[in-house]
Amino acid sequence: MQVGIVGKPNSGKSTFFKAATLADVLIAPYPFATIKPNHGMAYVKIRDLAAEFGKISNPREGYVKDGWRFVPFELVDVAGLVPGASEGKGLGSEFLNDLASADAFIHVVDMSGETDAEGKTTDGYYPGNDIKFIERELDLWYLGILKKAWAPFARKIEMQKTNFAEAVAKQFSGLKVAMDDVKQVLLKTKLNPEKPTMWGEEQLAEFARILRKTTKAMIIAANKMDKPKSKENLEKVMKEFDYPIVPCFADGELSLRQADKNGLIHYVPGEKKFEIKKQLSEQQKEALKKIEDFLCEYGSTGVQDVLNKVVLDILGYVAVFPASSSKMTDSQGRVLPDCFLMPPNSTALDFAYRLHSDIGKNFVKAISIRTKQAVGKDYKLKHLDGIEIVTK
Ligand SMILES: Nc1nc2c(ncn2[C@@H]2O[C@H](COP(=O)(O)OP(=O)(O)OP(=O)(O)O)[C@@H](O)[C@H]2O)c(=O)[nH]1
Ligand SMILES: [Mg+2]
Repeated sequence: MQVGIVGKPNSGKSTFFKAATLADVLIAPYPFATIKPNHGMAYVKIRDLAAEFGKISNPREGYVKDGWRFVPFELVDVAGLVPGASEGKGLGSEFLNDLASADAFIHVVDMSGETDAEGKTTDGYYPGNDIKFIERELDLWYLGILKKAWAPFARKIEMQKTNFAEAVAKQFSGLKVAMDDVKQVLLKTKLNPEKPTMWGEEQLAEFARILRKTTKAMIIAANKMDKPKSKENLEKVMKEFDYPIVPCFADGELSLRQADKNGLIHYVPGEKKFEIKKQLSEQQKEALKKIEDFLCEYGSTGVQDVLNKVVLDILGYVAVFPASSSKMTDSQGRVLPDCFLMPPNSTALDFAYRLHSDIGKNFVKAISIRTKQAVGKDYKLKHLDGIEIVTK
């Protein structure tokens, strides 16, 4: 599973990315600081299942902190998009192909009104414009990909009378299009799937737009909420758009995570409080005071909240631990070393295959370690399940 970060230049995409991954990337107060994509591991924050059994887990990937387990997933940060990118403005939109296989997008919006559509310094800009033009550029990017293949593809469907949804899912699998996505799009439009060669420019554009919306769910990280005009802008944006929107202070989150890493403070991502552990300079104290005031008002910096929301709420993934119903450790004495993020509606059998194809093939039953009850292959996995697979 992969999540992409999109937005105009200078909105704080790389700051958000760095706060989430602590990868060493360039952050700069000018547009187009990022040119090549950054890939890194971000984490969803979940309760540590081991804690229910009076233990602390030993993750092979990710980490545990104060009873919370942080489970990794891939996050990608790319260059900024500007209006007209599809016609080559700014860095164009070719770089979006790095996000083709993303399951969802985090749109980082600069709420301060201090940067214009191109990321240049200005005053009184309305951030709602960014939401509209980013949607438009993403739609045009999808349209471009569809158009490249459309004419021969549509002819083939009609000649061979193949199922439209199946053919589209196959042809555009690079965009993570599933058959169900295509069916959903068709339900929302009046397009005729039996005569795709008859679709005009407008109809293909409509198809691209709704397909993009369906296959790339989006959450808005309303960033730079520490700036004076941000709150006023946020209120307007919340009224105008029905996206999930989370107020964020990415720069504050980055400072907290770095200070924690350097032992200056103790901070668990997403929490409202941190604890100072070392003597600080006046400058450090001042920076932390500003963040503390923000936490007091908003409850968190918003970054962890966005990561959790996108994976668990919007994409509907569940975190499931491979476990044993008799003991909490593996052969090397590690407590619950693994935890997998499984797509919505995954079953016990899907989980078995995720562990290993042999485990899937030889599946007999699954045991929920919490209830010690056996369940069948069709059991629908729940968030924070611990599951033992019994094989032949
Ligand atoms: N006040 C404030 N500044 C922020 C925040 N997040 C990022 N910034 C600043 O915004 C500027 C741009 O940050 P970047 O993370 O480089 O922005 P970007 O969107 O990756 O920019 P490009 O790569 O050029 O597209 C930097 O000066 C950051 O320090 C925030 O939450 N609050
Ligand atoms: Mg950047």
